[in-house]
Formats: sequence, C-alpha cells, structure tokens
Amino acid sequence: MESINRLRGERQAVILAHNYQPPEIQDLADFVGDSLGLARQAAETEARTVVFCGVHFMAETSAILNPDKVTLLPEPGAGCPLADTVTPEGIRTLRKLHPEAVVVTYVNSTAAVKAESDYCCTSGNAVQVVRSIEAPEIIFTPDGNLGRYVQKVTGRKLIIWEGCCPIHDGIRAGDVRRLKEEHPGALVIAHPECRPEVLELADEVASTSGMFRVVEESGREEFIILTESGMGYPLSKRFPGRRFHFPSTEPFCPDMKVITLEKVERSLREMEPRITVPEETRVRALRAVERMLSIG
Ligand code: CIZ
Repeated sequence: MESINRLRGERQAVILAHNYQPPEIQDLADFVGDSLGLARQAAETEARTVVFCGVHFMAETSAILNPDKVTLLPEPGAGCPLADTVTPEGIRTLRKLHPEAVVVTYVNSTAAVKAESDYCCTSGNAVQVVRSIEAPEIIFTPDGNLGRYVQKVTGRKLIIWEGCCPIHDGIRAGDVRRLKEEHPGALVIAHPECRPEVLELADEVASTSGMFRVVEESGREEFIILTESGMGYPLSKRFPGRRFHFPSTEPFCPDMKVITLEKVERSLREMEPRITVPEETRVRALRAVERMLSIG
C-alpha cells in the first residue's frame, strides 16, 4: 500500500475503482463509481495517469475521455461477456437492414462498437436517450434486458440486440420471491440488466449510481439489491446502519475480481498494461458519448 501511494504521487496518477471491485481496491481508490462517472471524474483532474480498476471496456471509455492521460488496466484480461456479444460488423449489418435507424449503444461495449453508434447511453439514462430520438427506428445494443426495459418504459418499439450480462441475467425470479418473503419490509432495487420477470418484482430499477440515490431518498432501513454482489461493500460503507440483502446465489462477476493490490502496484511501477484507442475510433466513439451527454 505504501509503495502504491508513493507511485501514485510519482506518476501523478488517479486510481479509479468500479462499484463491483473488491473492498481493498475500493478503499485504495481516489474515486469509486460507475464506469462513465469515473471516466468523467478522471477528466476533471490534473492527473497524467489513470489506473482503471474495472474491466477492459471501462478503461477504454476512460481513454476516450482522457486522451492526454496514460490509461492503465492492471489486469488486461479483465473482460466483459456482454461487451463481447456485439462487434462493429454486427452493427454495420443491422444498419444495412434498417437504413433509417439510429443506433443507441449501452456504455458496456467496446470503443470500436461505440464508434459505430450514434448515441451512447448508460443504464441510468437509456430511457431519456431513447425518448429524445425522433427517428422512426432505433437499434438498441448490446443488452437485450436493458433494451426491453427501455422499450416498456418509453413505449417505443426497439430493434434489440440480444446480448446479456450473464451475472444479471442469472438472477432468477424465484430467488427474488423467496428473498421478499424472508424480508417483507425490504425495498427491492434491481439493475435494468436483469430479466423482465425480475424487474417486475422490483420497487425500483436503477443503475449502480442510481442505487445510492434510491437508498438515500427512500428513508428505508432494509433493501434487496439485485445486481453484482460487490455492490454490497460501497452501499454498507456509505449507509452503515442499513441492511442490504443479495440473492442467495451471490451474483459474482469473476472479471471484476481479478485486480489485486499487487497488480495495481506493478502497473504503476511498469506503466503497463496501457489501454489505447486508435485516434479515429476514439473521435467517433467520443461523438456518441457527447451526444448522450448533450441530452438534458
Ligand atoms: O457502467 C457501469 O458502470 C455498469 C457496469 C453498471 C452501472 O449500472 O453502473
């Protein structure tokens, strides 16, 4: 830890940790949050180096927003099965089938896929992004469950790419019903990457950042949280007196747990592995992100 702090200073580094990261990584970080929020926070600092403790697409998002900083991902093998479900070729093929369509891509995607898209969105603003679009057709990628949720809330018929996050998609309605029986006073907050029948059982649907807001504003003491179980740590840290229950299957993303203190130390020492995005791709991907940010 001491050597990480020394290197953090020497490299003028900011350390970012996603909400699903292990506790020791969150405790070390300068900022903890969701992927886009973290990339934007880094952009507001004078840091020259960003250490992104998360998965590959998140470090790419940071590189898109921070072209003048070195972006390090301490474990380059940290991937995302959801982001891997869609390719730039896949988007181009769909565009040929629907030439009038606008493409909205969830932030959980590679930089190359964002570059093929008209708008980026997060799980927190996907509904507003879709509502703001007037085009006759909208292609929504890559999360099918999020797409169906947005479709239901907005009433807009979407052309949905059928990818999913295996962790959220693996949360079962039966398990949630049992949890509700065990904790009848708990407020149920679900991530919109969960299946429709799971979202039906929730009181609130929210992104990871949105979950903090819901807990804060609810005034309740007990919650059933339907997302990756790493979220229990930042919630309990921020709201020490409240109780958070997760499905008994303990939804666990192995990619989110491969970053260790040793790997953070090594990446700062060696200034590797670096995540770079080719400039042409970066500029096009940034355009999709900025279009999203321009929506109220
Ligand atoms: O984009 C993120 O950070 C993810 C994976 C989810 C969320 O809701 O924050």
